[in-house]
Order: sequence, then structure tokens, then C-alpha cells
Amino acid sequence: MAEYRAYVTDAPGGNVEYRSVQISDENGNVMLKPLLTGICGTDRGIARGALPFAYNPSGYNFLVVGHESMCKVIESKSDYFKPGDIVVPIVRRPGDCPNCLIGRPDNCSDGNKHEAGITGLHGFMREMFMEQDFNLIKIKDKELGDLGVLTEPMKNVVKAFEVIERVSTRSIYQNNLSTMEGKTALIVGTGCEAFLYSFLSVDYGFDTFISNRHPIGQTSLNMCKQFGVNFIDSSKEPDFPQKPLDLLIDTSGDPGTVLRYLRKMNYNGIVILFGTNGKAPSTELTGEDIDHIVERNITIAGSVDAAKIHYMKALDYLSKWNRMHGDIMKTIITAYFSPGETDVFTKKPDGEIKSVIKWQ
Ligand code: DN4
Ligand code: BGC
Ligand code: ZN
Repeated sequence: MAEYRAYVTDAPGGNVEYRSVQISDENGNVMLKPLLTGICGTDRGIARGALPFAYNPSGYNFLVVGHESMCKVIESKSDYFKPGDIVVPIVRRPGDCPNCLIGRPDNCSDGNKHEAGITGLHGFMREMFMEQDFNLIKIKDKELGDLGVLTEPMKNVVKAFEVIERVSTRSIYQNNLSTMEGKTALIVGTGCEAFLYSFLSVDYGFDTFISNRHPIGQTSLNMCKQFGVNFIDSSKEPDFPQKPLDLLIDTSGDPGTVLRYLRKMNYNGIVILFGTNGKAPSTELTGEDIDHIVERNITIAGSVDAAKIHYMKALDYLSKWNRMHGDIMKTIITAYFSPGETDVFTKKPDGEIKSVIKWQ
């Protein structure tokens, strides 16, 4: 039985506190201490009791939260890791369905997987923990620094673009030079996931827009400028877009906003639903909306989580963007907090893109 301090909740009731916990011996051959842990929309959903699918690990009346993490190896009985290595632990752990058994628990077909810090498995916001080596991704690029904590949110983006590539083959999606140039992508939301989506969208060659229903801070605007992303304040630009959208990625989870832009989709357009907000107000889907989706062969796909390969590819993208846009890229981490601070789970700091807890 190990005792240490951790951020915990009693899932799915809401409320996160920092306190001592006792956790019985964990299966693992690598001992880790977190360096940084990120806070995302999912953590805030858990903290306000808005994620009914969150639950405590069996035998516990609490759940250690936190699934975005960059850790240092303290002790290792693994051939693959040594003390001092910097690693990112994987969030989702397989059940026994066919997708889980082939290393794709992100596509779990019966829901019997677990997610660290979310569903039935303690997460990473604690002073130390044990992990099995096969659940760890090594960060080899020493230049990446604190940006390594974005590996976890970025892996979701890499997987979603894999989905986009797959579904786009149902027709010719590229232009007549076989690129995405001239194609338009809109990413709804201006949080960390939205920015990471927009950077990859630019890499793919889309004319890329990111939107919110209010203005955004100077750091976010600088980031847009550096990466070639266009910001749209939808409260001031009700007629956007003038040209139909080829790709819509929603990180807001707001049905009304999704529908507003779904009505602007081009022929063979692709819509990725990614944001979740079970408490968002409902909206009305009309017969005309269904006609529009059918007549234009529009594909609407949900995308959740990602597999180990996507974490590895995520690191490559982050390294590339850090080399290309280092000083600006680093400003994506907008605030650092200390262990014990809990307000950040309930109140989004002004101008936030990514808030992190710095453990050491
Ligand atoms: P976040 O930073 O809370 O991002 C949500 C963004 O959506 C914020 O910029 C919101 O702005 C914005 N937003 C909310 N409502 C609207 C609206 N009506 N119109 C335009 N923008 C709006 O969270 P995140 O970037 O960490 O994650 C984004 C979402 O994806 C969350 O819902 C997560 O739960 C979900 N998620 C899913 C997966 C997965 O499927 C992984 C990670 C996260 P404001 O309200 O702050 O002004 O695997
Ligand atoms: C995590 C995913 C997880 C999802 C569950 C996200 O914040 O990044 O790995 O599957 O939450 O909704
Ligand atoms: Zn997350």
C-alpha cells in the first residue's frame, strides 16, 4: 500500500480535491513521477459532474484524476526505460473485444476498456505511480521540453485525421492537383485541441479557420498568425463561410453550432464530432438538413481517443512545430499551477489555451 498526495474525485459526482490517498500495490515495472499534467475539457467535465460515464476503480471510493501527463522515470525493472527517461503514459487500456485485442482500444467495440483518470483506473495527477513499460511512450527529442505534455491531446488529433483520410476515400476529395489546397476547413472552438487540429489542418494544406462566439486573446491571435490559421468571431461574422466547408471539426460539443455549420457543408464534405458536452442545449434537425446531408454525400463521424501509434506520431508533429515555430509554439501553455491548487478545475483562466500543473 502506497500513500501520497493526489487530485481525487468521487466519480461521477463531481468536485476535485487534493489530499492524501492510499493505493494498493499497482501492477507496473516502472516507477514514475509526473513533471507536468495538463487540464482539459474532460477533467473539467468530471469536476462539475457532467461526465456520467466516469467511475471509480473497483475497490475504491475515489478516482485519481488526470490523463494528460509527462513523467520522469525514477526506477525501472524494464529493459526499455532507465531512470531519468521522460515518458508519456497511455490513457486507454484494452478490454477483450476484437479491437482492443489488436491494439486499438480507441475503437473498443463493447465499452469494456478503462481510461486512466476517467473510467475505472487511477489517473496521473499524483506524486508518483507505477506503470507497465508497454503503456509508456518515450520522449526522445530533448528540445521539446514542456511541450511534451501535449502528446496526449495531440494523439486524439492524429487519430481523427486518420479517420478523415479513411472516409475521404468514398469519393475524390482532393483537388485536381491531388492536394487539399483550395479546400476549406473550419475547427469550432479555440481550446488546446482546436489549436492542435488547426495546425495539422494547415499541414494538410486546407485553408484553415478556427472559430468561437467571442473574441480571443492576443496569445491565441499570435498563434493563429504564426501558423497561418484564420480566426472567426462568429458573433461578428454571421455570414461565415462565404465558400462551402469541405471539413468541419467540432470541439465545442454544442449541437446548435454544429448544425449551423453542417448547413454550410460542401459536396462530399466531412464532419468530425469530437467535443462533448452532455449539458449543452438541444437544437432542431429539420427534414431540409437531412436532405442536405444526403444529397451532398456528407459524412458525419465521431472520433474519440487514439492508439499507441498516434502518440508516437503526435510527438513527431510537436517536434516539427517546435522547430518551425518554437517561441510561439511554447506560448500554447498559457498557465502553470502548483500541486494543491484546485480552482483551475472549475474556473478556466482568462485567455487559456492549455493550463498545466507543474509537479517538480
Ligand atoms: P476546451 O478548452 O474546453 O475547448 C472547448 C472549446 O469550445 C473552447 O474554446 C470553448 O470556448 C469552445 N466552445 C464552447 N461552446 C462553443 C460554441 N457554442 N461555439 C464556439 N465555440 C464554443 O477543451 P479541449 O480543447 O481540451 O477539448 C475540446 C473538447 O473535446 C472537450 O469537449 C473535450 O471533452 C473533448 N475531448 C474529446 C476527446 C476525444 O474525443 C479528447 C479530448 C477532449 P469557451 O467556452 O472557453 O469560450 O478523444
Ligand atoms: C482523452 C481521451 C479519452 C476521452 C474520453 C479525452 O480527454 O484525451 O483519451 O478517450 O477524454 O472522453
Ligand atoms: Zn484530455
